[in-house]
Amino acid sequence: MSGAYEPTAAPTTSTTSAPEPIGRVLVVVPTYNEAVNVARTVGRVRAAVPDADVLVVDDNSPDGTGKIADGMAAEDSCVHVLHRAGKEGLGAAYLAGFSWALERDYGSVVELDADGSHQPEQLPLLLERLETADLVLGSRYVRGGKVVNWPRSREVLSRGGNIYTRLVLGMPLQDATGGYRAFRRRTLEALDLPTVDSQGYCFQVDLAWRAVRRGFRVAEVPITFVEREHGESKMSGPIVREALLRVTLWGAKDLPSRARRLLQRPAGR
Ligand SMILES: Nc1nc2c(ncn2[C@@H]2O[C@H](COP(=O)(O)OP(=O)(O)OP(=O)(O)O)[C@@H](O)[C@H]2O)c(=O)[nH]1
Ligand SMILES: [Mg+2]
Repeated sequence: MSGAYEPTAAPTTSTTSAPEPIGRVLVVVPTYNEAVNVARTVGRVRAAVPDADVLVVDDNSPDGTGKIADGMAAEDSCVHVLHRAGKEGLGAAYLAGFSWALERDYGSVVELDADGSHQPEQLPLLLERLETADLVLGSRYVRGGKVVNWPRSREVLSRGGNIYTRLVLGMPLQDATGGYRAFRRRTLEALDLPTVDSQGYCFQVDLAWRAVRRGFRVAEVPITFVEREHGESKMSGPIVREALLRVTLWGAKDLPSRARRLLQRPAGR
């Protein structure tokens, strides 16, 4: 999170309020070499939430993912494709997708991986929860959440990363690194997206932390995360190291205001 800002409110995850319409929904699906997965994922999204539009954001995948997506867009006016010149990472692809959405009249925007890890059939649950929240995280680590087919080492890394993030940032979320989430338009508009330059897991933590610190209602709903069956993961050592370093720096920078918030808290809370 490179942009300096002061928190406008103490962190909160409270979400009790009257339901509010979420408007037209855009599901953003970033792709890099997902030729074996993209058609199935987009088809599942269209079947699970027929009223939602889909935007595939492809970074000129050498395996022809972009062409496959173009074929789907030609057949279905609710499917759109944003072609980018080359691979710039997941965060940059999402930011481009968010800008595309905000230039149009979408009321909500969803992040969903193309690799089959995020189940489109669970999207109605996220969207229903968004009616009384500003950001909904699909969570592997709340009651009812599951991880399927992950090697033990990946689960340890992911759980450990979330515990570390919670401790260092003081953020009351169980799964801040997950990439299956739904934003209200006004939430995205308030997150100062041009100053986001983090990638991978760090990108997800960055956006969640920005939302929490601005006092938005962030809710978590259980999801079943399934390890990809086809294609290659783009997860890498540098992505993990980036997340660790940045989260530590943000935590250190936030310490004075965290201490202030703690001191200002009325006794007994
Ligand atoms: N447009 C674009 N999409 C990307 C890029 N890197 C990853 N993606 C997509 O982002 C989604 C998540 O990437 P994955 O490779 O599955 O990474 P991950 O989910 O963090 O790691 P795994 O858990 O190992 O699958 C997939 O749909 C990828 O195709 C990129 O540089 N550009
Ligand atoms: Mg994946």
